[in-house]
Amino acid sequence: MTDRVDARPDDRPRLPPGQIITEKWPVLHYGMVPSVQLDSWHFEVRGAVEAPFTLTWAELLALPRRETVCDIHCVTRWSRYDNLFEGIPVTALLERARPRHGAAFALIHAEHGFTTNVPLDDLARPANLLALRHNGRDLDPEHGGPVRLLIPHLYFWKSAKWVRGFELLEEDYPGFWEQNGYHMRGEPWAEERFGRPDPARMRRGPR
Ligand SMILES: Nc1nc2c(c(=O)[nH]1)N[C@H]1C(S)=C(S)[C@@H](COP(=O)(O)O)O[C@H]1N2
Ligand SMILES: [Mo]
Repeated sequence: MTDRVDARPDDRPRLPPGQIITEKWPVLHYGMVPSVQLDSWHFEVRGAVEAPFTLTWAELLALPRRETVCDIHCVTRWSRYDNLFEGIPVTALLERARPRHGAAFALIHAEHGFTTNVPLDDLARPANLLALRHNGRDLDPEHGGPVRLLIPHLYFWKSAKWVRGFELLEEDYPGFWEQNGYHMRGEPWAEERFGRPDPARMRRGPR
């Protein structure tokens, strides 16, 4: 039997407030689509963990997979229903790294220095994937291929395309869009669209 998680909500309205359904899948990101070099590619889990590790592309592909069925919600107000993603469950990576006691947040790192921050509780959900495929096909580069993060219960900017690592932190630290005014958590049903990161914390850097 396929390991499959259905992350479509059954305890709340399906469409979060202020969203509009689209049938197409828009492409949205800052900067250029990177050309990802798979022979030198690695994924790194580090920071506030007992057992930091890195994975090569071949090692990532060898890990057990999961399918997640979900809706996705962009903060620019489009939502897309019934997506089937396939990838590596994030929980497996976190279990291997063993977050330290004080670890409560993660800074997600992607190609070109893109970052986004999430509470560890939100990163450790069973539906979350390092996603390799969408609706039965390898992810297109413009949608984050070869591998992107998927966190379907938060606004889609937290689902970093071309993801390269997790840095676990004891204190929250704003990522790229968060430094530009977006919310530190980004929960669509609470309409956590915009926030106000603490400037002193930004000067100090992640810890
Ligand atoms: N690396 C990276 N990932 C990113 C972004 C980005 O600018 N860079 N933008 C985010 C935003 S705002 C959204 S809505 C989704 C869009 O994913 P899509 O283009 O596959 O729809 O990617 C997210 N992941
Ligand atoms: Mo977005």
